[in-house]
Amino acid sequence: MRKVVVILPTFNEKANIRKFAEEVLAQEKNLPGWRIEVLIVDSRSPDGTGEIAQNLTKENPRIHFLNVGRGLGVALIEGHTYSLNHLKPDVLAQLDADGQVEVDIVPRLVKVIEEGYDLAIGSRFVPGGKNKLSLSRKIFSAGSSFVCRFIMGPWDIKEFGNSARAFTPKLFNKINLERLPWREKTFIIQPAFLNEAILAGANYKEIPLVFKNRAEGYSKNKVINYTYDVFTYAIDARLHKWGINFSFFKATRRAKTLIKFGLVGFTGTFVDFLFYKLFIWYLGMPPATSKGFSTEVAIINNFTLNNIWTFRHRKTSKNIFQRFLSFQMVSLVGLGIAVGIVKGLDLMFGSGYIDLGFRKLAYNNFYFFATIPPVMIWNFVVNHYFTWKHEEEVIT
Ligand SMILES: Nc1nc2c(ncn2[C@@H]2O[C@H](COP(=O)(O)OP(=O)(O)OP(=O)(O)O)[C@@H](O)[C@H]2O)c(=O)[nH]1
Ligand SMILES: [Mg+2]
Repeated sequence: MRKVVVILPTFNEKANIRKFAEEVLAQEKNLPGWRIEVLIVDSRSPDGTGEIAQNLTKENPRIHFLNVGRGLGVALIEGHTYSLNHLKPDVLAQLDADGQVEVDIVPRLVKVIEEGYDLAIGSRFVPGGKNKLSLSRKIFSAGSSFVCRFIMGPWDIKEFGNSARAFTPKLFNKINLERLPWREKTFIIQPAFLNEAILAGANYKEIPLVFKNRAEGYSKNKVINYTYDVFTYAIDARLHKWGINFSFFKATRRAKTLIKFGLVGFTGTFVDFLFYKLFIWYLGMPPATSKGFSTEVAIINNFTLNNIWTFRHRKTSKNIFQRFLSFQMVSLVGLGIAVGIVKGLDLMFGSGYIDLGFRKLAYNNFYFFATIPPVMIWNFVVNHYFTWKHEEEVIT
């Protein structure tokens, strides 16, 4: 009797998991000579999926359970590793746990491995496959697979997107996990795993599957992030195939932080400028004093947005007060630079204005904008390398 272990990754799937795990196990009748077991890999779902899954393991010895950190890639890679070490399967398989894919795919994937292939890929885009999603989702899934085929290759694979796959332990062990971005929180693991499996020499076959709308629960895929990742990963993989070992995927992730920081700075500039003008108009402050106060308002705005958005994923040993203190100090130096620039320009050019014909534009407007580039560079560099410095080992 041979054994296949199907990984079911779950995050908030309490309405689906029991029914779906049982449906997968029931497919054993369509797979003579094989024992099907499932390993539910949950990322500490707040809805209690983990507890349901743990109870299932007590009811049925063919159901196993593993707790992991967040991310589909983490669930799949840690799941297969655990399965290999503890459950000793002859074939590894994986499937979304929300019941979107018709479960007859499980025996069909395993049969492809029996034929001698080492990777079986479930696909909506080969004859017999169906994608029964809404039009916008259809465009999204077809589009992202097309980008992968076209930029990354190979062209003969039509579906890079969903998780329904089976493969041999031998192939899994040959995959270069160092290069595979499996810790990323998006679904990039799906195309990336195929790419690395093929680089590891996989002999693959695509077979049709039917993909329906979810019956219960909600989607965890983040369309914008995933699209960004698909493009940058596909370019990275293409460069690698051409022998150019530049980590484009990682580099653009870093640029993403800079872009976010810039956008936050942009909102801060509005806040800063608004208060700068309000203080001049309503409190009669001289430009340099007004700049001092408006900057403090903007500092609070920027810290808040950077902390909850730009650097959200940074693991740092500083608590929020230390981070704010650091951000405040960095900004105060930035403020010093800005006040110095405004003061210097004010001394040089005074409080004149340019007459545009239809309105008069005060010089102090230009003083304000001249401060932005130098202050932005200073702020980014120090906050990136110090305030939200990423530390792998966080001791708390
Ligand atoms: N363990 C774990 N599982 C996850 C995580 N994110 C998603 N999943 C599971 O991965 C599978 C695919 O996620 P879905 O949210 O269904 O993504 P999708 O199928 O593209 O979107 P829908 O069509 O709306 O369902 C589901 O079984 C999820 O529960 C995660 O962070 N950890
Ligand atoms: Mg789904």
